Amino acid sequence: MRNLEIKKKIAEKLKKSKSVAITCHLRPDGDCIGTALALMLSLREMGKIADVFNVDTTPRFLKKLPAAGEIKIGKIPEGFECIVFMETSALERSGQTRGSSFTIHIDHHRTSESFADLNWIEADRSSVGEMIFELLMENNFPFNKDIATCLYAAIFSDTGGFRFSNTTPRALKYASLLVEAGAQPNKVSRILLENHKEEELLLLRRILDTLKFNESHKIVAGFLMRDFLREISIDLHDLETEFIMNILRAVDKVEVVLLFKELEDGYRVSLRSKSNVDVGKIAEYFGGGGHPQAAGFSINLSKDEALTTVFKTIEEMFPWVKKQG
Ligand SMILES: [Mn+2]
Repeated sequence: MRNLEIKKKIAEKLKKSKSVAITCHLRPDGDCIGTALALMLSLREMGKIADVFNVDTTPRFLKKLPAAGEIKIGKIPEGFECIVFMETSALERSGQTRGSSFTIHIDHHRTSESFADLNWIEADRSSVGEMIFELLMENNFPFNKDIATCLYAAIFSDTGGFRFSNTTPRALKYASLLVEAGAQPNKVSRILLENHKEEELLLLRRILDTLKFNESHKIVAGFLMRDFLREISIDLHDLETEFIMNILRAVDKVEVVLLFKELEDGYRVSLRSKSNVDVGKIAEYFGGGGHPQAAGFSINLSKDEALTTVFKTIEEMFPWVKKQG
């Protein structure tokens, strides 16, 4: 089935369903939360029972999006006619079970699996925000200012505030239409970018002291150790570290940014790329996933071993990163 047909079928199915549950991937981000909320609000306007159920809690900064307080944490109860999996890649990445409901999977990850009854997967999309905007517009779903705000936040989030290479003409065009529909760019950037705690600045100072560069200085790695969190009395789950990665990527020479977050066993590594180093491929190599510009994986090695292994792997997969200048 072609994407156009799938999109139509999804719209028809949603219109026919009396109750729809929506779920995001584990460690949900701005794209899936914004999009899930937008779809929920539009379905509710149609008089349907619609709810978002996530296994993981909503990141602090996303709680200020319209209706974010209504996200339910936990498993989807039985009885929903239809479940929408929002960019979960695979069923396991939702933390949910499918039960007997009709299932829809909407995603823009290239490693996405077609595990649902209807799978709409387009890897060249900036965000699922973009896809749901199209779905709502093309099928005359209800639309309002809050829905526009959530979708604008979704696209903004996945394009790094319209800076990453996935900032396509289409992403910008849709963003512009969403602003026309009532989304306020200054309010959304305030929610997504200017919503930090002072403790996070103190943490930034600690992380800056840990920086390690590879020989060419094109890769930079920072370490967020559990000690730091204890010292500063901040919880890892309550932490937004994207701004730290943005500061590291602001260095001219840097092409790849790595942030190693210490876990009980090993590290969770977040990767960001400024150019043609496809960090999604690196994350996939280590059993994780993501996009060419933003990805993540877990590694169960000591600090030094983890750093050496990851630097070496990036330099082997993308030899130009090793070269000086
Ligand atoms: Mn996304």
